[in-house]
Amino acid sequence: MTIRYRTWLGLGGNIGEPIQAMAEALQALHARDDTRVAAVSPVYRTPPWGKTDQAWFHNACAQVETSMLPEDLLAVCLDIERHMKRERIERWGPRIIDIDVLVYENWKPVESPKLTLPHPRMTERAFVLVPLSDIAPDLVVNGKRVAEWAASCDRTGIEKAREDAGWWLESRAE
Ligand code: PH2
Ligand code: MG
Ligand code: MG
Repeated sequence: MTIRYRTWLGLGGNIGEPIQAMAEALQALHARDDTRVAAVSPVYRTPPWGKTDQAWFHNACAQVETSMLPEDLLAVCLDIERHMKRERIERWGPRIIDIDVLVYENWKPVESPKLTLPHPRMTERAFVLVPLSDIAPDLVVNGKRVAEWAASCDRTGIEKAREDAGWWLESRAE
């Protein structure tokens, strides 16, 4: 495999067992020949953003190395979501798993019908910035380091739920 691109994903969920679901999604990506999960943030418990009358989320971010182009990686992430039986009912509503492509390193901005990079709302969302700044503080997004974006966002209520580096490698206890 020739790994060509460094990219960051945001993961989250608020139905069922979100930590387990995020672990499963990351394992599915890591199992692919063309993709490797290189770093994973702690898991945070976060208040719902955008649509506030729903359960709290768990969120994490991952650094992923891949030979896939952005739209192909997005398609794979959506496939994993579908495979995990995610249903799309309402925008910003409850979900068992959400995998968002946030940014590709050294990549021109993407504006296609399917995908916008950097993710258009990532710099407003503490549930993305807090975990992302753990693994990519110096990454520059829209002209500013992630650590700076994270320092100026409203992180009210956000707390660590899992800090051990291997949380995403656990398999489901049947
Ligand atoms: N995802 C959303 C909408 N709101 N809030 C939190 N805390 N975490 C999320 O992952 C999230 C959200 C749409 O993708
Ligand atoms: Mg999302
Ligand atoms: Mg999504």
